[in-house]
Amino acid sequence: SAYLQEPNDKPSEKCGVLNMTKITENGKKVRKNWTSCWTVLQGSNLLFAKGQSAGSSWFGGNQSKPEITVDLKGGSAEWASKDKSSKKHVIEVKTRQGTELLIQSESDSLINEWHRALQDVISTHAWE
Ligand code: I3S
Repeated sequence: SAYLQEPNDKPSEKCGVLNMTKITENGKKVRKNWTSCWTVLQGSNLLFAKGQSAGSSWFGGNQSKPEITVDLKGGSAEWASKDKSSKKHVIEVKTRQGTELLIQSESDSLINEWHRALQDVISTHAWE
């Protein structure tokens, strides 16, 4: 698929494994379902492929398409308040389209890198 065959045309700014759950879809609250996802930040898009762990090959595997893609333009990515989750290191991502999701990692340094990367992307695309 186009996502995967042009690594040099569209380099990923960042990728890795994160835990993710949607909490709101099109403005409506949805039930949490924490899942380990291969996560890619590509331009202003944040892509998730579910069921992928660090050891499995997303690019070579049969799951060639991300399951969830959100556009960060006009959105936000802030540290989640305690009432959003009992987990540590949680970022709440909100999109202009009314999708809200939580991303989390057990690793403090890893989630800090993601927080910085998401903030960078959102400020870079702020006026689009
Ligand atoms: O915000 P909540 O409802 O306390 O979230 C927890 C639940 O979604 C729970 O699932 P069930 O209610 O379907 O059993 C999950 O297992 C928990 O992980 C959720 O809370 P955390 O605090 O882990 O985000």
